Amino acid sequence: MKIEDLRKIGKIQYKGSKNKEKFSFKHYNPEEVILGKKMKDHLKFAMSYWHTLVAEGADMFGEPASDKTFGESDPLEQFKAKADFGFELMNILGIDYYCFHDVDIAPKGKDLKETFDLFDQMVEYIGELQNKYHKNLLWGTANNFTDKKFMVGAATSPNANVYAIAAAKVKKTIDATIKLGGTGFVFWGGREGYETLLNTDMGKELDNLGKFLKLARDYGRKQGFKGDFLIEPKPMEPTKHQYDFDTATAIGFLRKHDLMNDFKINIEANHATLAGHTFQHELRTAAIDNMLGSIDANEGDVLLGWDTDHFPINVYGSTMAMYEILKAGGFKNGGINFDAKTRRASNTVEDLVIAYILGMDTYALGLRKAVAIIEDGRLDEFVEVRYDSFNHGIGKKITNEEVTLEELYQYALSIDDLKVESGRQEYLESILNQILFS
Ligand code: XLS
Ligand code: NI
Ligand code: NI
Repeated sequence: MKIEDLRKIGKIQYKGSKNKEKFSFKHYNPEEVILGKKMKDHLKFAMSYWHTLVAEGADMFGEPASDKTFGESDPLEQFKAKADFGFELMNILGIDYYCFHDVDIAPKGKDLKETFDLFDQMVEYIGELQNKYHKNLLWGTANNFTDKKFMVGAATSPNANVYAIAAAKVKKTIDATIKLGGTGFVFWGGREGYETLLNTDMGKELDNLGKFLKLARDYGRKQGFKGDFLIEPKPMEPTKHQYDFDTATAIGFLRKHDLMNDFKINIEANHATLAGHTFQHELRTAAIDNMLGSIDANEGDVLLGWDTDHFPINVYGSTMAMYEILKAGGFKNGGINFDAKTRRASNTVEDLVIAYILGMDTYALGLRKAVAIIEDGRLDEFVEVRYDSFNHGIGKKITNEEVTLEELYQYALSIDDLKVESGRQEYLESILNQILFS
């Protein structure tokens, strides 16, 4: 891939839904105001550094199929060229944010000390690019899963030295996140889980993980970090069972360790479906506890059982996601990170740009349709009426916790005209289709 190919494509403009040019937005019109806010501020799109600038399409059966050396052979120069390409890509797409892991942005040194020095140099370099292009860091994270020392965990490793190295990497990446003005710091526990309980002290591992998160929180706050710490749940892959299984599990864990005030959830669509939930379910679960922080927008393949990280195309999914996000009051420190990659055979600069256009348009259209659902009002009204029995009589007493079990017993004996209303699912689905396709 070459930066000149991006410059040849030039800035992507909004041309409307009837336009047939491949390099144009059909639905994303960044400056358009919807519900009192610009589309770009509703959506807060972010580029994922790892898929976009690092991963070269290698899989378990095949070698890299896409070139991300950007014409450089010296390791540091190569990472500078990655950054140059990334910021130019954000520039032509009008993406204001990006997300990275420590290992994505700088080459590995001969030891931890040299690795950190190279990292510092690249943080400096990226800071300059940020200023030049007026871009912002959405969140940073430490990759504590790729290196073989993390094969049995990082914060849940049985080896205290590995725990210490993982902590050092988190410290370093928190420093960088603060320096680059990031508003989030993510923990995805790729290796925080187990393969078999025959060799695992699960209770100890979970306690160690809780302590690890507290150490990170305390350090970050001491350094003046005002953003959100985020847990990104995922049930499996690479480990058979990961501790941050889904949103409900992660929230339970945070509550137990008294971390609810500092942490929120970063919800990934494909992780939701791996956990056997819809993306909407995960978003709602977080929103109920005011824990909806940020999202990793992508999607899986119904026929495949792993994290395929497709760029989003499903408008039902993006509509219901944006509906949940709007209902939760929108993003504050979070945004929409495209934790997504092109298919292995889509390995040109054009493919990459088109993939981002597809993802951004899918979410822009989702936003428009979510607003249409809210303005239409029929779905919200139906749900409100459905629970109306809790607004008066015995229901009101239940709501206000003004009733005992004995009173409910007496009351139940007096019910003589019980009628449970229809849930009207198909009717509501037909409204959804009407809004989506009109
Ligand atoms: C992997 C995760 C990862 C996190 C960041 O499945 O989605 O990419 O987003 O570590
Ligand atoms: Ni992710
Ligand atoms: Ni993922």
